[in-house]
Amino acid sequence: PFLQNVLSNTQFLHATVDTQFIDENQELFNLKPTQNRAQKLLHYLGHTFIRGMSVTPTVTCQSYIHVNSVFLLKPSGDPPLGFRDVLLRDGPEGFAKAVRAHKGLLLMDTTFRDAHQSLLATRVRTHDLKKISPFVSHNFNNLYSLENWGGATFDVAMRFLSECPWKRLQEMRALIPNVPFQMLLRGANAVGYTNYPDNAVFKFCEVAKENGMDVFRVFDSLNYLPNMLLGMEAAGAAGGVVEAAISYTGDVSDPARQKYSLDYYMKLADELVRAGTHVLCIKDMAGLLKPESSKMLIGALRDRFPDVPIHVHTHDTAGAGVAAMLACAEAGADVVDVAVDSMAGMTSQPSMGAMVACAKGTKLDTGIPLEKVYDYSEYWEVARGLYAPFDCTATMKSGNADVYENEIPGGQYTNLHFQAHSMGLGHKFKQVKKSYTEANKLLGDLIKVTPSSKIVGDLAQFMVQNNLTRAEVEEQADELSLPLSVVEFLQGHIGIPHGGFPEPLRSKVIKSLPRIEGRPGASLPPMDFKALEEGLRVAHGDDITPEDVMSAAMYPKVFQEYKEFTANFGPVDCLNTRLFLDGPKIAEEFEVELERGKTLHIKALALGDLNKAGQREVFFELNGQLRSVLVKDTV
Ligand code: 3PY
Ligand code: ZN
Repeated sequence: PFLQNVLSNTQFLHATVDTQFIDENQELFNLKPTQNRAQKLLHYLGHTFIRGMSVTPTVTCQSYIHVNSVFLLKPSGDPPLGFRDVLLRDGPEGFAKAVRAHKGLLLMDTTFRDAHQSLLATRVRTHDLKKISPFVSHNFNNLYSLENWGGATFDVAMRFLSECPWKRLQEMRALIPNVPFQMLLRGANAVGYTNYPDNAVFKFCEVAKENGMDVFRVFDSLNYLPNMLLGMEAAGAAGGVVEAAISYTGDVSDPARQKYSLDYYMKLADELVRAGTHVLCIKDMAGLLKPESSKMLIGALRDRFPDVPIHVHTHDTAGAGVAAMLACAEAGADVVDVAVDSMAGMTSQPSMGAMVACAKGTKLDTGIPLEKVYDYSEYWEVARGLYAPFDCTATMKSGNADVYENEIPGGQYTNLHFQAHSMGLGHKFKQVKKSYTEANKLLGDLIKVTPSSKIVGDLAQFMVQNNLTRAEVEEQADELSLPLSVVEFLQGHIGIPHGGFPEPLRSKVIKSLPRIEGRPGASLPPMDFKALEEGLRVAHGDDITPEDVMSAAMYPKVFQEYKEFTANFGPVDCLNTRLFLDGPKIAEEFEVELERGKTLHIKALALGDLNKAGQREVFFELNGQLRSVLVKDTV
């Protein structure tokens, strides 16, 4: 690019230059961003060309499965009106009324968030979400919402996919104007794993709403009311639809499991409705609801709150998801969660196609045409193949009804299964699950969902590694070096569990360490966003946005690494997923659309020999011209 600038400089062309030419013509250094971007992209491709999988660690040993993309009719014209139009017109209260008044069963589609979080290690890229977005907007306009953000997607986008979670939200919003977007907010933990200062949670919701988020599902991993209320206030103050979610554990239909009884859930629901939630959600993160317990719980909630929309979330780990969700709908739930068929089942949500088919022609009819579900499913079946290196089905072949006993949430079940198998301890998975059950009892029988589920998982792994039983941990608690997450939990770092902390375990473990009384975030000093922004400008230059500030507020180190990555390689979200993950093949020709109207034609030519510095020259043809990049080959 510099040479091109020189060659097109009139002074240079008229040969009137002297030795000061370069010093006096600093504009020669104005390298066009596109050229710069193209060169950076070649650098990235050079890396993947040499090493493959250079940015995102693979989770399984499967390589991607390529099937020629299915042809989907590109919808034309404006999409039909949807519930988001109701929300924009009538606000959150009007939206809630319309949902409650709706005849038939409404669905939330989790394919864009929880389904791939549970099955594909959260690795689905914006590129593949965007491709199918117009189809969703045009064909699934009667969804209650599309869950497409929050949970683990926020940090994984930056950490493993090198993309900006905010840009993902903006781009999906532009393509889907009519279906409400839904995110999972971990209450006072926002989209992280620890408590943030209150002002960070408020600001996060505000920026999310500005970027197109509509419905905020707010939960707390201990159902600790003060944490939940904080998240609800933040979502409400931002102007979002507040969907307070009670995390479900135990079995309300089992008289032997009365710590989390029907009464417990009803009292919590009373508090959340009193606090003004627009929608009440039961979040069954492990998939423990059976038809009988569904009937009891949802039936009782429906009777108590005739005007409040009820939304139920579940996972299909045991395989009873469709049966349970139908029972919930029969008992009066307005909305249930499903994932498209090819992304459903096992630790993901129950199948959309199955639910639509089962409800068809009944008073629960969803109004969704099954043929459209088949097309949608076909798209995801092909797209899912690209993520085979992360697909839990590499080792997990089915769900398991033992989840009713161990109560491991969907996403965590997948992770633990994978961890056990990748360490060659697949045969010990059963023991890991048993230890999880024991660890849960040790900690007092907790609600288990991010981050409390991780605490139970950490303790379980500690018990397996050290070959300890529950009784031994209880006995030796004052001498054991328990995982930090367990110690901090017992100190009160994430809030107070229902029924209080387990004693004497707590006192034995934390001894004289400080105890946090009440809501942990209340004692944190507010975050100084101005100072944070200034620091980011110094580190990364002036183009820091309010969204960047929030990314750094949530995940300082991950954000810094993401910015360093883009400084070296530029944005890589323009690459298709196979190129992004696996790199090009020798002699492969492909096109990359940098931005609308700016397409690069690239051919991967050859790899040079390894030089003394451990680098290789990688040769490409870029828009017909030979280019090369020098890449460190560390293998
Ligand atoms: C998350 O917190 O990411 C969850 O999906 C919890 O269920
Ligand atoms: Zn879930």
